Amino acid sequence: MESTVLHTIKESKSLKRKLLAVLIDPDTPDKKQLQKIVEQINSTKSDLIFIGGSLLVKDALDEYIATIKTYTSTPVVLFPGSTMQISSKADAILFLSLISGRNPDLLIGSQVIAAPYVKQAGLEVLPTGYMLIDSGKPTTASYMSHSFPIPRNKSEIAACTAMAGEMLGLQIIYLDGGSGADQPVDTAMISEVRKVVEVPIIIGGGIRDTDTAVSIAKAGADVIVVGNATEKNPLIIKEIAEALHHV
Ligand code: 1GP
Repeated sequence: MESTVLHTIKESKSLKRKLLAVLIDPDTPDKKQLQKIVEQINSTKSDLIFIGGSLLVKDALDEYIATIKTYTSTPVVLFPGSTMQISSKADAILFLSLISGRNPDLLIGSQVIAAPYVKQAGLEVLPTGYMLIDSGKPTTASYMSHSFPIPRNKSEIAACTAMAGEMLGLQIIYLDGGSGADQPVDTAMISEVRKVVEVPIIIGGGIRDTDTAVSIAKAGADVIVVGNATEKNPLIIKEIAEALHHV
C-alpha cells in the first residue's frame, strides 16, 4: 500500500475528506511557540506540515525540521521560496513551477538548479503548479517572484492556467494569495478552477478563521493552508481542523 504524501492527498480528495496543512515559517516561531503549534497539530491530527517562506533570513532549516520531527509524526512538506530551501530531513517537497507568472527562472530555471539536490535528498516530489492570486496588496511572495499575480476577479485566467498546468502533467494546483494576504482567494475563482481540473487543489494565503476555511473547502479546495493565524493563536488549528474534517 502506497503511503506517500501525494497518495494521501489524492485519496483524501476521492473520499471528499478535506485536509489542513499548517504552514510554519522557520524564521518565526521560537522553540516554545513551535512546541505549542505542534501540540495542537498532534491533538487534532492535522494532516500536513508545510515549511518554508518566500524569504528566509536564518540558515537553520535542517535543524528546525529535525526539531519538528522530534515532536510529531505528521509529514513535513517543504514549500520552498528558493533553491536554498531543500532539506533531506523533510518527507516531501512541493516542486513548484510558478505558472501564473512569466518569470522563466521560476517556471523552470530554479527547478533545473534544484533537481540534483532534491534527488540526492531522497525527497518525495510533488509536482505543483503554483499560482499567485492578487490579494489586495503586494505580498512578499509577489514581490520576490518578479511576477504579476492573477487579478482576483479574473477566474477565467485562473481556470485556464490551472487547466494548462494539469495538461502539462502537474499533479497539484496551488492557488496562493501570499502569506498574510489581506483577502483569501475568492471562492468564485476556486469553484471555476475546480470545474476544470481533476488534480487536487491547495488554497492558502490570508485564511484566519474557521468560516473562511470551510467556505474555501466547500468551493472545491482539497487542502487548506493556514500559516500566520496559527502563530498568533495556535488554538485555531484545532478549530479549523475539526471544522474541515466535517465538511
Ligand atoms: C502562504 O498559503 C500560505 O503562502 C499561508 O498564508 O500565512 O496568510 O496563512 P498565511
